[in-house]
Amino acid sequence: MGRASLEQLAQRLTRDARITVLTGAGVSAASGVPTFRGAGGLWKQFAPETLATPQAFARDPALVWEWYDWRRQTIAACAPNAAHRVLANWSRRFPSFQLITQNVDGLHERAGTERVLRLHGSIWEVSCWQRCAAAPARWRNEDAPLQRIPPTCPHCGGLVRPGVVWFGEGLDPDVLDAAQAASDCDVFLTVGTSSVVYPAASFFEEARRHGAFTVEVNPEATPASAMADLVFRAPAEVVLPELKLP
Ligand code: BV8
Ligand code: ZN
Repeated sequence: MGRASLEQLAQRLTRDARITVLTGAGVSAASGVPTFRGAGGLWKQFAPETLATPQAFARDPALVWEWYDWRRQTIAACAPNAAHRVLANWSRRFPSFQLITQNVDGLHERAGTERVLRLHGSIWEVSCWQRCAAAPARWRNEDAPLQRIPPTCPHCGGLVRPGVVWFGEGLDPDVLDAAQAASDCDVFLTVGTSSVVYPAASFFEEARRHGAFTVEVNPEATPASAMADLVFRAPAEVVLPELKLP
């Protein structure tokens, strides 16, 4: 990997630098979490985009929960990797650091990262499908495997749904605002994402508009690659630990 490129980036990671990192499923690949669109990304005969939707859940909640139960059990057996650990260190070292993640696996939080902005929610949270008045907006459920499929709301006896943002659903406006604000930064790194899902992929473009120095870390090319000031065509768990900070 280019020593000069590592040097070039490391020099910009000064203590007072405003650093924002956007991560996707690729940052958890080394932990054993299947990516969405990678080789192991498909599940049974379905593509995620046809399962991670409110329509799919309304049509067959048991099937959708079978998929999430399988993912939860897989993730429960995984641990954060070196990429998560480096980013957790950065969240403590740089006062103006912000992590924005598309991942729902909770590995950034388990690595001790401070101030994680979760664009797509958490696979470890659920909410009442009927949005009953007695239930909180969302709550933790870490059962792996689930006690029953589909799980029911303890407050109204109806269905609960995974606490994630599905395709066709809006993101939390407060999270969107915070991610928008974090795109006004000095250095923006996009790590382990195919950059095809919106609005998550728009923050890279937003950072460029703000004049940020932009970096991509991904073994494969993405729609963001051509716009990045610096590209590390390598795995995140290899590149991030190699960065010797000033
Ligand atoms: C919304 C939660 C409107 C669920 C997820 C047509 C064109 C453009 C956009 C659209 C369109 N049609 C519809 C849309 C909008 C749609 C969208 O973007 N669709 C895409 C597919 C075209 N977006 C939405 O629907 C969003 N909502 O727009 O709402 C609205 C507004 C107001 C009110 C109402 C409605 C909601 C999007 C959120 C969907 N939910 N997940 C769950 O996880 O179960 S998205 C899902 O994809 C995951 O969250 C995942 O994180 C995300 C992105 O995938 P990646 O993280 O990038 O993972 P992927 O597998 O794709 O790539 C992995 C990468 O890692 C690869 O590049 C690989 O090379 C790399 N890699 C592998 N190993 C490593 C590595 N990199 C580094 N190191 C390694 N070791
Ligand atoms: Zn309920």
